[in-house]
Amino acid sequence: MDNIRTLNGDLVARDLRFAIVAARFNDAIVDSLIRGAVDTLLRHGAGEKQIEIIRVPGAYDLPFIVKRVAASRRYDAVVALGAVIRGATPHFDHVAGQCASGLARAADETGVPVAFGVLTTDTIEQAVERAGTKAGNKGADAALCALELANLLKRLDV
Ligand code: INI
Repeated sequence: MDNIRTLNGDLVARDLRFAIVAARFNDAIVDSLIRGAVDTLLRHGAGEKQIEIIRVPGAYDLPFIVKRVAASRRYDAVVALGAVIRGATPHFDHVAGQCASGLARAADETGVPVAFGVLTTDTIEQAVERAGTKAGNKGADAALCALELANLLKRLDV
C-alpha cells in the first residue's frame, strides 16, 4: 500500500469559485440547504465573493440552468439544491428522476463537478430532518463534495 500513489481532493476553498443553483419550490427547506452549503464553503476558506447563488423555480428545472452555469467555465464546481417530496406531488418520480439524471448529464457534458444536494423524501418531516436538524444538512454535505471534487480535478493529471 505504501508504494501506491493515492490522489485525494482536499477541502480548502481558497481560490475556487462556486455556484449554488437552488430551487425555490419548498423554499422553507431549500433555504436551510443553502445556508448549510454557504456555511460549509465559508468555513473551508471561501470568501463571499467566491460564491454565487442562482434560484430556479423547481428541482425539475435545475439541470437546464446548471448545465449553462457549468458550461460558462466561471465556476470550479456547482452545488445543486432542491427538495422533492413524494407526499406533495403526484409526479414525484418524474421530477426527481429528471432532476437526478439531468444533473449527472450536466456534469458529464461539461466536465465541471455538480454536487447533488436534492432531497427526495416521502414526507416533509424527512426533508426537515435532512435540512439542518437531526439527520444533518444535505446542502452542507453537497458543498463539501463539490469542494473535494473541484480540488481533486485540479490534482488529476488525466
Ligand atoms: N419541484 C420541486 O422542487 N419539488 C417538488 O416537490 C415539486 N412538486 O411537488 O411538484 C416540484 N415541482 C415543480 C417542478 O420542479 C418544476 O418547477 C415545474 O414542473 C416546471 O418545470
